[in-house]
Amino acid sequence: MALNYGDRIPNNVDLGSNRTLQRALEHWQPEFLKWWQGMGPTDFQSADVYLRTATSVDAKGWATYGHVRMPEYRWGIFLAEPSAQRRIGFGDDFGKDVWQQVPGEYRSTLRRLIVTQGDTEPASVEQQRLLGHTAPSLYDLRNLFQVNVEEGRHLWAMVYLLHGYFGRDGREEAEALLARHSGSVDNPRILGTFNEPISDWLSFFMFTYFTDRDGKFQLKSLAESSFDPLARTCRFMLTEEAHHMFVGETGIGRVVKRSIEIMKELGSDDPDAVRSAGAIDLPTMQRYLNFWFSSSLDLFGADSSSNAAGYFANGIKGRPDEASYEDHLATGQTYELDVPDGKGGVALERLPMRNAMNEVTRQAYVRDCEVGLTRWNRLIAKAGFSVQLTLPSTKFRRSIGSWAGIATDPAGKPISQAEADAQRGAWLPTHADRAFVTSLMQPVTEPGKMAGWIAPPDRGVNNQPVPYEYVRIA
Ligand code: BYC
Repeated sequence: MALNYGDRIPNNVDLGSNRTLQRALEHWQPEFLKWWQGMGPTDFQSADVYLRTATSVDAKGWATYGHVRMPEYRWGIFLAEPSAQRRIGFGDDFGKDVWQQVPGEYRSTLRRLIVTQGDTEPASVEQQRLLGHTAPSLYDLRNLFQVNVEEGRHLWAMVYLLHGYFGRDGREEAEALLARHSGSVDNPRILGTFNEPISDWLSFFMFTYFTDRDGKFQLKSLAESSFDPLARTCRFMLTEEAHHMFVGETGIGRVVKRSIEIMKELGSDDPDAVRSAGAIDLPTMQRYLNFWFSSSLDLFGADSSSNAAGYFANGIKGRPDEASYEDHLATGQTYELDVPDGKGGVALERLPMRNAMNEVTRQAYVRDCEVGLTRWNRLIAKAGFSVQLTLPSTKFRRSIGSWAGIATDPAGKPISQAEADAQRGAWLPTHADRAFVTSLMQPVTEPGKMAGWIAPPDRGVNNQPVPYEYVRIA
């Protein structure tokens, strides 16, 4: 069936007159819908969900709200408006014209980065596919589905680039994005975190706080790319990404708030007592936080990376907010890195700044993560309790980079593997923690009602009241 472009697929890439792109999408779009039905949210496909849809990139159109059935959500293709004056902002070709086409010599590198980015989007939808059955409220259920459809749109954004700029290889990669699956033994998703199950809402909020924030920093780095269509695509994705992190930050904040209420009622922060009262104790939250933060740190790649140096030198991937740096060449500068000394201690290694770009971005990410913790800790302190949530060291529980496989405590002090094994249950979620959190995951579907383990949000979506019927379950 012929597609009514523009109406069915809102876009600002002139899809209506681009036959090549139309042909590629005609083949891919039904495959995407099949994937959505098979691997997207289970059930709820006929529910009416109060969703935000981007119908254009201007202030009026990027956030249009209304009840929509998810399979009828209009996944569109949007790039931020072009800037005629845009020049390469970093690396060896600093100041030259940006590229409107992919330079032959960087074709496979750019394709690999776009595929890696694209792979995370459907992966996250797969990871979250069962959560609809245990949503703590209709408000949260709607936010989950909003995040899911937008991750679907971000997949479309990368597929547009593959179809539009990479010919046959790009079309094959676009198909492969629907064939790999989160957690699959034979054909898993590319990056580690995206193969971790997200089977409860505490994990969902941790994921949207910590892992979507990696998305923010990676998209910011790609938004600096000299390949202008990629830069503009990522810029527009960032507007949607902000909501995903909001879901994480307010989600964790509401769980903390509810736990503090219970702690105040009990006059105690005893974890068992908090659990008996039906809330999640702060030490359990800390263990979940340790897990998702450390896993997300790996997504920045190795701390010393010749790949990263190459991306920077060639103008392919920059630093987030590159304009805020004074020197965009980063030659002749060094970066000091803590590395294991091979004897159970820490040594200092000095490496060329360009090789440290993954670490520079990771450190900016860590500072951004601190913001939420400061806010949650303020709530806890105000209620008169001395417990604080903390970010573990970037050396803790790493699988990528110099600290991969090196046992440390959460403060980053190297320890023996035996000690790490003995402390595992104090630092990371145990089976018992997961079983307890899972036991709380009972669905609440009456408008305005919340599960007992989470406080209501301060406000509803798009000026609607909190008790609004955000999802009409068929
Ligand atoms: N797991 O030199 P290195 C998001 C691989 S999240 C497995 O350090 P590089 C979202 C690496 O691929 C943002 N493998 O690599 C969030 C390389 O493999 P090859 C996603 C890993 O290239 C929530 C090898 O190790 N976007 O949007 O400097 C919901 C050497 O490593 C991992 C991007 O990631 C890992 N954690 O940096 C929905 C942006 N880390 O090529 C969405 C695109 C590294 O030797 N990707 N490896 O076989 C990139 O920029 C880079 O690929 C990376 C790695 C930053 C990931």
